Amino acid sequence: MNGRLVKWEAAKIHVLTHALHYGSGVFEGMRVYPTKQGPAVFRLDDHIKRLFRSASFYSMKIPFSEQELIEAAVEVVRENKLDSGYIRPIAFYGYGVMGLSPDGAPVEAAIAAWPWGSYLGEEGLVKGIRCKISSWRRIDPKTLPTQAKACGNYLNSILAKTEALRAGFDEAIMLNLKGKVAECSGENIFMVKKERLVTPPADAGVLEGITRDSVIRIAEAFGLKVFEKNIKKNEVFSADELFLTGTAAEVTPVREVDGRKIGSGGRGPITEKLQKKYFEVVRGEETRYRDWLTFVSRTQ
Ligand code: PPE
Repeated sequence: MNGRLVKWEAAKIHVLTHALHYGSGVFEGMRVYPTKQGPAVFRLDDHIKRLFRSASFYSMKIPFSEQELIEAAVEVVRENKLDSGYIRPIAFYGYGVMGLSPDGAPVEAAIAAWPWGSYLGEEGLVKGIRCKISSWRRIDPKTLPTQAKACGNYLNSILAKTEALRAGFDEAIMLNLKGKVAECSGENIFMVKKERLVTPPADAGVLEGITRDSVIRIAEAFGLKVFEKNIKKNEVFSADELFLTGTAAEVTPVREVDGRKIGSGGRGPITEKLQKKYFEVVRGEETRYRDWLTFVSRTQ
């Protein structure tokens, strides 16, 4: 936290922290997985790069370099003796001034890590989850930069997620203001149709997920064609397969949307193939993607 290792209980901030009031923070979510060479963080450099890009939308100068945050993330994993888990870097306008302009507020940065199992349930990874088309539309890129992984954006996600959970679903699919499919509360979405993958483009107002990118590259290596194109709501129902991607959610199949079965109503064969490969890649079992792993050596 701000350059020092602090005990979990001591990682505290003031109640007048700018970001607490106005959502003026940016964050990342990364996973560390066990590999034969010890724990490894998946696509650490890419996540830290995105953190800095997110910060730049809000003129936020993170008081550390990318390299320092990369090293700090590794150190936090090592100190916590984590073999697998989730890592949450966050940078935010801190305590100093009130009022909307953050000028004069210090920029604080912290990285936390903890064990975190499958985000949408172990069973969901195998059998698929049930989604609801949200009554909440995804934030529009003209309203908030959706490319930035900013704290405030997640109020929109919270509304969609809680609505879905209260209605008995596992996750929400959000349409954008044009009525096209955007993304879920914390995942990107893919559709399989006639053995091709389709996912909404960045300008549909989606976060360009790092898992989305990994899956696109894995799919293309399998010879699958991937299209970034707008998806109409009704196309979702006639998809052969549907799945979600995200650091937390990994590759999660969707078996049902608004009570309607997708494909055969379980994990589809292409989803399964991509999911299996994704887990091999993150666990270092696939040499081709070794560059995506940052190993956390135990000895240092
Ligand atoms: N869209 C949104 C809105 C989103 O929050 C995420 C990540 C993604 C897409 C996928 O991005 P990526 O992780 O780079 O593939 N959501 C994070 C937050 C989860 C949370 O509950 O907190 C995550 O998966 O870590």
